[in-house]
Amino acid sequence: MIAALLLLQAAAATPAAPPAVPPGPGQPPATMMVEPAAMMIAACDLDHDGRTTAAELHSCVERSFAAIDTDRKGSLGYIGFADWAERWLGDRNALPSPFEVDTDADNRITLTELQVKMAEIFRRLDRDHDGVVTRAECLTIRAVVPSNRAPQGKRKGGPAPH
Ligand SMILES: [Ca+2]
Ligand SMILES: [Ca+2]
Repeated sequence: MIAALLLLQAAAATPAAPPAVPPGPGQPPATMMVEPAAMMIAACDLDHDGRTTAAELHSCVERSFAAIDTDRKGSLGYIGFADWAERWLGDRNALPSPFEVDTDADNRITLTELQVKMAEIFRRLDRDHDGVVTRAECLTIRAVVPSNRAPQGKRKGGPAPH
């Protein structure tokens, strides 16, 4: 275990690479990830039992929409949708994109369109189809750690750093 940690530290210290976020104690490199929409769905666990139901998601999406649609238009433009994404998904460019949510392509995102898309993501995450998304179902497990694969950038085979 300690040897493994030392190896990780050695790997993290590899020169010429931009400083990566060092793995925290006890946390292996990111083989477990949560996509932004799954993060929101997990946070919609309104009764705090660690599981999100479709009903919980529905009311949560409604409130998340109302928090951004402050002038109660009932729809958001793409800028408003980016505000929504930044607030609830963590980034303005996080998926789902406004293009996939705006199914009638009128450049407005209605609450109904958003509900349909989030429900679709919910059903995709609900791997055992029991109508509930657990934290385990929110996780995406990666067998391979991408950052340790093919080094990126121009590394010029200079002297090995110490
Ligand atoms: Ca629309
Ligand atoms: Ca499930």
